[in-house]
Amino acid sequence: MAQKEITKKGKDTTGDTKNLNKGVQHSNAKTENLAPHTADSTGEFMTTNTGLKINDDQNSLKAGDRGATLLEDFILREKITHFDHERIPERVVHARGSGAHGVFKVYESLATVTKALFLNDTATETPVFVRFSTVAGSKGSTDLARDVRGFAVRFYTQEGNFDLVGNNMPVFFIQDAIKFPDLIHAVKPEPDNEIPQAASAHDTFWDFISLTPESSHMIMWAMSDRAIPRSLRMMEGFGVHTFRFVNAQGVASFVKFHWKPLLGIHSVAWSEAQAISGKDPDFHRRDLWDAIDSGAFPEWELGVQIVPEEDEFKFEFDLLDPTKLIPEELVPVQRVGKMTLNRNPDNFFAETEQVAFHLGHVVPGIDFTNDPLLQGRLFSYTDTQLTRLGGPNFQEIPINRPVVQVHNNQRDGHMRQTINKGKTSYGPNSIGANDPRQATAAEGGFVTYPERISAGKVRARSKSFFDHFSQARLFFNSQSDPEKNHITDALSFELGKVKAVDIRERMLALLAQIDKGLAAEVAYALGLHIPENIGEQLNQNIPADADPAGYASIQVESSLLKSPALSMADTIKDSIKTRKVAILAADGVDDKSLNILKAAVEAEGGVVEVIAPRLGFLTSVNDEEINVDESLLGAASVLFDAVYVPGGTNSVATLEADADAVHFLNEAFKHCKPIAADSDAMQVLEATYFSKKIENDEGVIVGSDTDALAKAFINAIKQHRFWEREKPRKIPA
Ligand code: HDD
Repeated sequence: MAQKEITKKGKDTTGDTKNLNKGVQHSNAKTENLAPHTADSTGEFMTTNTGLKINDDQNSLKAGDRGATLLEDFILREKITHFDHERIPERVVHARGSGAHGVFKVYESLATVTKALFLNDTATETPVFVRFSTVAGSKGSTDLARDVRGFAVRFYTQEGNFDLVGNNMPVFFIQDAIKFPDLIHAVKPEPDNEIPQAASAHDTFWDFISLTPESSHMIMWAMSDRAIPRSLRMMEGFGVHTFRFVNAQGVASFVKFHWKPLLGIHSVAWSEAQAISGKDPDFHRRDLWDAIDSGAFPEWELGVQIVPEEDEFKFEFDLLDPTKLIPEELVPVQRVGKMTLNRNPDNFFAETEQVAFHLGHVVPGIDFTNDPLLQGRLFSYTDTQLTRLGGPNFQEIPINRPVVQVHNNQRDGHMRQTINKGKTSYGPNSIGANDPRQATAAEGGFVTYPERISAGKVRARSKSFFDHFSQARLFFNSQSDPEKNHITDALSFELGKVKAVDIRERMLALLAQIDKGLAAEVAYALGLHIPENIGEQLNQNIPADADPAGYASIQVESSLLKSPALSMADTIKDSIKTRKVAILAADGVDDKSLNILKAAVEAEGGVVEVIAPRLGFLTSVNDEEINVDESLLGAASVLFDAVYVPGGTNSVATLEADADAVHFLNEAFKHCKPIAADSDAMQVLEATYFSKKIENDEGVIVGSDTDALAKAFINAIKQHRFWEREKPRKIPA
């Protein structure tokens, strides 16, 4: 698909594109498909919904200027009626989300494993729409909740829509879809008092988890730093289930999908996440929007792990079990293409809210497996849209329409948009020449993979799903020490909020099945002991219907002791693109050192903001005017990745005496962020509690040669955080 470049003013080279946000934009099949449905009121008259020009939209029609209001006022009634019906039910899960448009391109043809055209043709740029989300919170909840993040990608392919509806964690809490309503009821606010919002730290969630040993692996992920990402642009995505690829010869293989962010995988600290939730609850949404708006387009590589069909039983775990991942050390992730998000939505409701994903939206060459979680999901997604979007025609909403034509015999229903011509809406028919006709596989028709199944009907779980702890342990063992500490702290925090002691104890017994050291540390924090006879305890405490096989204590050892790919510490740290750097300054600041450092950070793609005691302009030591981006009152260190203090006698003296400036630095230090200061600004650092530690502290850089300082600072920002600082474990702020 040829690309038209659209300039900052939102006009393309033909000059007619309206309604595009700032930044360089690209037109593609989906933007063209959306164009007839977009409206731009610039320079237009106001009308009613029937197109009648309105003369007065500010005063209702009255009998005399002091009323009463007349029922005749159709303009008033239309306006109020529409307003009264503006809200639709929020998603029952993943209610809070942020969306973006983009494109995907495959690097090399994957025709040997799949016939999906968008994965075969390296020349095709496939439009995508992505929605990231948190799971538990309501639509208006904070972005920084400790939670799994949804990572749903729609590919508008030439063979129809393909939705990859994944998460930022590669496994799930449960093995069978029939348990999903229980899981969600447990994590949502408690039903009597609707507390707490967007948090798993409460009794019902941990009650369920403590009785559901299959959740152990996912709990390790959910309590890790993956659950508090620095940015939606800096997290991995996973299709979770094992899917099936089928090539043109009909040969199938198993596939796991991955998204690898080119900015690396980074998180924030938990105390930071809590502060961000107060300072800027839209932190992730704003970050995604701003990055795209400024032209710093987020990118991910699509990864696939392919397992030939004959290797299905080669692993220590079952490929159909969604609580297991395939370690990358066993099956490498091949990076096969790139997704770039390059356009913000024009309208949140029309696009991000009304998009209806479904992992049943597939194209020829991609098929399902019998993973019982996947199978249940195939039912749920369309079903939920009927309530959420109000009827069976939600596929006609512009954001949901494929870029190819839709023809079938489905008709009518609420809000039908398509005007189907002709007499026939059935098949076979002779009146309409039997159109629309079915397509053979050669014509692109979807043919389900003819997997052989021969079995009795049972309500059961396969024994191959009974190992719940080996991969939980593998994950924990693969983490760096700071990451392990964060898991311990997260569990201590969450279980500390649980009121029922028996739930806490049951969790300790479960944790002891994963790692005794971890269980002991959490037990210490909770002031409890790990129950003795752990296995028996588990089997006793877990009701038979929660654990029909009595498998809560089954222990299997993974032959792989560590998987380095599971630790964020081992992922790329080579860029400072879009990282936010705060420069603390006041009147009398040394503009030279400020400007040199600012230019160096910006040259590497970083974003710099000058923060001063008040808004407006600063006057530098050389009488230069410096624009202030934020005042110390409005800014907070938790909204930045790093901080720099330039020299200048008066500026330094002002900041040293400003409690907010000193707190800014203390908090940045607590959250293990890079801090740089000109040697002349030492006084400010001396006012902080960490000044004594500066000499040995990695990530705190002081110097008088600003060029050299900037270089060292940039290298430190690439590292993101200096978690080793937490060694004493308690840093005040
Ligand atoms: Fe789900 C939404 C991801 C299991 C039922 N799910 C939803 C979204 C994502 C996921 C990213 C938001 C899509 C959007 O942005 O609109 N869900 C997952 C993953 C799962 C998973 C990765 C496990 C591997 N989900 C799952 C199960 C069920 C559902 C087992 C039900 C049996 N999910 C839904 C839903 C939602 C949904 C109720 C709510 C809103 C929607 O579908 O459109 O149908």
